[in-house]
Amino acid sequence: MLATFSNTVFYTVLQLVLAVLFPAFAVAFGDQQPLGVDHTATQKRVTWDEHSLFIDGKRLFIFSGEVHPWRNPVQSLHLDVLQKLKSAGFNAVSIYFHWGVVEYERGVFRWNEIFDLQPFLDAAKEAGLYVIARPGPYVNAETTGGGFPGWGTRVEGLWRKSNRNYTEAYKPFVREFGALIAKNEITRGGPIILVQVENEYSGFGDGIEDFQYEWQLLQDFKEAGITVPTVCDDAWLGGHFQFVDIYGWNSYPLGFDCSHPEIWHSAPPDYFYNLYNSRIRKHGPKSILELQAGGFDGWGGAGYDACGKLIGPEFERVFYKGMYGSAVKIMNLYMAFGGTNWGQLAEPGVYTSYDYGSIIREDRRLRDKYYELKLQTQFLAVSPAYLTSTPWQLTESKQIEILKGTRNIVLTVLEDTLDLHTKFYIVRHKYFTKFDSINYRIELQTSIGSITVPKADHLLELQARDSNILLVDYLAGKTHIIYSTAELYTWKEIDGINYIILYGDPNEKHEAAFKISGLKDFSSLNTDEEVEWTYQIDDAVLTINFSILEDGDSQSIKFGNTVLLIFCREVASKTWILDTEPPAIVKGGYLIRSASIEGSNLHLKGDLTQATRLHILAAKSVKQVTFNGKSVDTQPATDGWLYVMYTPELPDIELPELLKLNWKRADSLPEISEGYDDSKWVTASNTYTPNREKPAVKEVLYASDYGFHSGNILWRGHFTASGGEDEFWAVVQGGQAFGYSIWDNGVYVGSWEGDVTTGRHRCNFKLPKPWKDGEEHIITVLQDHMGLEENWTAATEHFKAPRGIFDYGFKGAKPKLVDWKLTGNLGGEKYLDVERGPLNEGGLYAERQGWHLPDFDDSEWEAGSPLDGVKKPGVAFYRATFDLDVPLGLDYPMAIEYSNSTGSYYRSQIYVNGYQFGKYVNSIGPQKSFFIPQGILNYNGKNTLAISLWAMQNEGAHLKSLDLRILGKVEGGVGHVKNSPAPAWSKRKNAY
Ligand code: IPT
Repeated sequence: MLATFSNTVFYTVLQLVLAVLFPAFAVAFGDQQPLGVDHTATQKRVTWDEHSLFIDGKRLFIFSGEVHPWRNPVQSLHLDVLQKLKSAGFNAVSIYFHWGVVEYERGVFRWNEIFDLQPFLDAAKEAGLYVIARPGPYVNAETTGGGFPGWGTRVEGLWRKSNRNYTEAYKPFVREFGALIAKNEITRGGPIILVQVENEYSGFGDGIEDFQYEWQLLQDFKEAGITVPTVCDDAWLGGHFQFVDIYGWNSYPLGFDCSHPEIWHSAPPDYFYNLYNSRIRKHGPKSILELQAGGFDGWGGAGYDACGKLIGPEFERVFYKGMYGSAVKIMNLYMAFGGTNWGQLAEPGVYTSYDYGSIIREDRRLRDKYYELKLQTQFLAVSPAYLTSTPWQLTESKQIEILKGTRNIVLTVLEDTLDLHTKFYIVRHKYFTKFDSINYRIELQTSIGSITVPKADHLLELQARDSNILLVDYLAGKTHIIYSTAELYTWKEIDGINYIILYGDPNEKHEAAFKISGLKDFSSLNTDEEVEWTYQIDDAVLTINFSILEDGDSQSIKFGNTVLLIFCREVASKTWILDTEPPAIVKGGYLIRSASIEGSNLHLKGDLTQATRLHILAAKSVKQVTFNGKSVDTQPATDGWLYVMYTPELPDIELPELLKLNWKRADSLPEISEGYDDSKWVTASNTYTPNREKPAVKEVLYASDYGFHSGNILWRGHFTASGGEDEFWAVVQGGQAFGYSIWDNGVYVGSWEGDVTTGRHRCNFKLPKPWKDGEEHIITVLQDHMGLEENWTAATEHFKAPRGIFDYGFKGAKPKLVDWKLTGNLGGEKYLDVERGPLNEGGLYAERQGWHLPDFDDSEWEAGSPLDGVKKPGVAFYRATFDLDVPLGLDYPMAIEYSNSTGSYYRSQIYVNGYQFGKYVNSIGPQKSFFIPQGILNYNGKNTLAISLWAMQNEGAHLKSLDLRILGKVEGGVGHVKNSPAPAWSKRKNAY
């Protein structure tokens, strides 16, 4: 140990010295990195070897899903999401942190209620999930600045490097967040087991992997108290950042074009075990820190249901099983629940919803793919042999030999190096983009010799877009499965009977063989249902041939103390495995969250969408079932199951018709009216910018240089005309899909309405009237800000890309500039609404005044609805209130929905109880339905709804419709939801 340690230190010092002296050398040195520090020296709870992680000495597969706490500002909803992950069989959740929202003002950390990470970590613990903490400092995540704070744009030098300006900038953050992680580590009773440092530290603007930065950052986190193992997530198997304890990487095999969800462009990860090349010197558990589980969707995109389809159940089957074939032991799915880019959390590439097409929708309902995944998580959870297995090195010709000449199937075989030599034969299509199914036979190496299966007179079938895991010498508890061509879902022992669930698709024919010692009590448990199986016994081997029934019926076969349950995929995927003592198995139901046994009662908690028959297999002592606390009629059946029928109560609730509300309206662009006083605005007087991208004019018109990093930005240029100015041109930048409108002394000049790709735009407008010598003119520019760019490539300055005006000028004559002024959100980095956070407000007059907040007195305002809209370009603001009364115990997610008014150019934002929960661009889309979570919407009382409407065309604009819609109804949910703080309006000092 001592030798290893001093070796490590020696190499590190050498490497750092070389890297500092000769940056180019650092790259070459990449192959020579020393291994990280041995953490078992500081803690013994989380350890690892070349196969897997151990927690408290027990090996386990880490099946994790990514969730971003900050994308859901309702603390009491986290538990719902986390319990849903737990019920899907996950044992961990991975979270990114967001530096930028917590330290919006440099040196000031604000963990106000909705930004506090502690409730999330507590909920993870309550749900029984471990946590992988991924604090950054850089996270990417399609969030503004990739998580970097806006003030960072003023910090000179390259970020994500050992440059001192940057390291000084991140240190307080690392201290704060590191301490939070340390406090919540498993070593101190918390749920955190792993910490990922940095994010995809893989691509470098200057071509240099900065080892000094890596090492320093790691030390800084450790100094903050972190002792659990550290991981990295290389963007590809490039061998970057190997100072961490466990090397990991990311994979997004189908990319991010959801517009053709049936087309698969790239191949399943091919056996990446082999891809571990000489660059990768860390031989810890195979770890994939981000595996595609959906896709982000951009402005004008295909919408998230398309992403959910592209990365759907078929993808999960083929690509995830490909990963298992690579012997992966730590796997995190990005995203498991995407959440919402509420406020201005988005980077310019994405819009308000960050649903991601995940297993759990943005509105927390479950997609079909949730259930498919459950089949895999449960299988891995009961297959310890997988944890110590490694793949065979199989040439293509050897694969063809094993597959008896079938050429279009790719085979990987994992073999457990211990005991039984359990094997997992994983088959998938060679031409996975096609839709054919393939019939085959396969030769399995079993403990009783090599057997070509099926022995029966039929072939196996690999369905289109599927992959199957065949088992050899697999111990399902006390039952020795010699082989099975049907996949295994789970096995559980209940009162001395070992239940094994095998599944397949309807009409498939399968074969399974078991070791038996003498034949006892061999029977079918299906009394009145159709059965389709036969068996034969030979030398203490029982071989069963069976078909998967078409209509969802199951078959059960009992031999000795084993009961084989044969389900179709649909039934298996809707079967819940509950960890009571002994375990309980519940067939049916939208979601079963948990179960407990009390005397002869089995208490189930879950969510149901309709009348549902549940079939329950539990301890014999269980005679009675309750569901969500209500006792239900429980019928025992002869085969040992209990039958329960439960009809959820899903009452209709009264929803307001939004357009019939008592709407009030006010103008939100007084800035263009004559005599408007902008003396309280910030004067854009800088002539120097720390930004490397220098403006073309001498004045710096970059919003972030003056502390404004999000939302609408307003510019007012004061000029004295020389006479003859007849055109104004400008180069404005706001990020993809941004737009802007310009006025000259209150007269509309024109707009750039925006499109999907343009982030910087040059306009050239005729002025309404040529200017006369000596006239005073104010050019007002209202621009959208779509978020700061990400900084995916380290050692670049992408996130500093300015928002504002690079260049402008006049034709005809050159006026004398008096000054430029600007405003964004009131207070800039010293933002006012600390409860709703720094990004929630932009620079619209309405926002600066707080008109979006509850209880603002709009009694003096005129009546007017967004349906009437405005008759000329400008910004109008609308307010209305409505009540909701949704009984406790129901989960009815709701959305506010626009309909597209074709050809009309306008932008509109939605504020619910002061929270900005939607940014709608009518001409670009695609999002029209904006989910508003319970807790932001007050489900039991008054709600304040505000809408901004920015018309970007001569004829003005209006909404075509606006509706509040219930997206789905379940009985269940997580009980009482505490509303997020929604402080009411109060007069804002110095508001302008
Ligand atoms: C990977 C990032 O690590 C993650 O933060 C997120 O941005 C994700 O992509 C896409 O949603 S980067 C990978 C696509 C190269």
